[in-house]
Amino acid sequence: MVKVPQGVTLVVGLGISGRAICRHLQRHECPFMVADTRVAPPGEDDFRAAHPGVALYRGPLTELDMHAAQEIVLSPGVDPKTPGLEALGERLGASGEPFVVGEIALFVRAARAPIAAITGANAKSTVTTLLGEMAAEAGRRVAVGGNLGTPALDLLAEHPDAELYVLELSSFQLEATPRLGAESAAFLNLSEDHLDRHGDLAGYRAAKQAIFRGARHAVVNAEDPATWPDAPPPALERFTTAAPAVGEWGIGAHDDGDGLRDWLMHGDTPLMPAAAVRLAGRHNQANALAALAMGRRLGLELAAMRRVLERFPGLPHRGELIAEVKGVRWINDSKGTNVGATLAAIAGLGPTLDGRLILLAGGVGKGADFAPLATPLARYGREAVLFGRDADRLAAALDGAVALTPVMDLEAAMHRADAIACPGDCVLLSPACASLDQFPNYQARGEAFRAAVQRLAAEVTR
Ligand code: UMA
Repeated sequence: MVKVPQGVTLVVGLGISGRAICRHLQRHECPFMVADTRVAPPGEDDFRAAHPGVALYRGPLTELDMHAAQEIVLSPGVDPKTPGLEALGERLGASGEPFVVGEIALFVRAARAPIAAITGANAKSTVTTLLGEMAAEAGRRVAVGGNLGTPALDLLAEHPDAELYVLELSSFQLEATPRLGAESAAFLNLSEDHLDRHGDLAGYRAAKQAIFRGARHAVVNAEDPATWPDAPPPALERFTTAAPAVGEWGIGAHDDGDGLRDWLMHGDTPLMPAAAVRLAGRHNQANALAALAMGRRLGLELAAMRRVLERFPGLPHRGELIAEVKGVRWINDSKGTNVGATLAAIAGLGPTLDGRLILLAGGVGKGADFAPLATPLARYGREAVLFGRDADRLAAALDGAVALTPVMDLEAAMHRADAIACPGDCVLLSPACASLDQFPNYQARGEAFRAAVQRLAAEVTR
């Protein structure tokens, strides 16, 4: 049995977060050692170079005696129920906090500026980025990271003068955070994910509910009761894609002189035309409303927030508008690698189109049931152009719902889409499948789409 020495903090995991935890502890001159259950942890060389002489234990945590440790700090990928850790779950440390905490607990202790935090099953990266851009546009010194981009603890060192931290937080990070104390906390939506770790949807929801611990302001989805706090913070606001009730953020018809149009609204106050939000689709208008609700709480000027919503094109491969060519919008949602993601994209875009939707889908279906795509495609689709290994399975599931054309690959699918698209239509790459039969990863698939759309746009303007 290897022993953690008395008073030494134990860092578990040597991935991206683990190394950020080590840097943080070193800056604060806290003695620490590291454990990783893997034989060859990914960050070992970096770690050895940055922290010569610091002990690294590799192996099962059941073989490590952790009782004398000052505290145990987990990387998000490490389940607190891992054998060796689970028995320590109830124990309190010297600080009165739990003995086993996650990296975000350390962040909360050290942060000297308000925290705005965002979680959800989908769209958390989009809302985090939007809010970060809004704060920067409004002239705030803002640092953005967490589950997306820079690990939270590195933000403290990289932005020592930050006036605001905007963090995307995963259920893994939240479940090991005893008290976040956010100035504003948003829980956007809930659908099945990470059930291998959380057991069931209730467990996943419970982990995400930790975002509200100590929060002064909560933003939740009026259409998704799972996001509502069990213990409501002092201020609670809701967003909806329907007409808003008093105090809600929603989308309502407003006559702005050009007739009745959909506007983003706060109660009965019109904020901006829904069509002026550059991100496509109702689901993204909901994301814009969540960011607006948080931004207003943080004191950001509406004009600055509007400018960001008018120009932000979306994160790469997540409902990203590449170009409008001959009145047809081409959208890259290559990150739509499962049926749920593609469903959200079709249901979000469909109601906002003047024309019809042409879906480009296919690849490796991972045994998924494609049948749920049939109803929204019957409603909004002009055609589904199918490619890749599971094109036949998609065709069988969608037969009768929408016109279908099987092709060899993405390039052929784009030719077909260009040939049939009418002005007002949208060509959506949201494959509902992994890319690995024809591409190295979903990013490469999205880049191939981007390059082909840009060629098409260049031909038209030539
Ligand atoms: N692992 C072990 N043994 C260990 C330590 C880790 O087997 O002792 C395994 C974990 O089970 C996991 C993998 O190693 O499969 C990585 O875990 P980690 O905690 O070391 O991960 P990091 O490299 O630190 O990256 C983490 C987030 N990853 C996870 O939560 C799994 C990254 O989110 C995040 O960007 C990064 O910290 C910086 O904050 C990625 C992610 O997939 C994007 N997140 C999930 C999601 O978004 O759905 C939650």
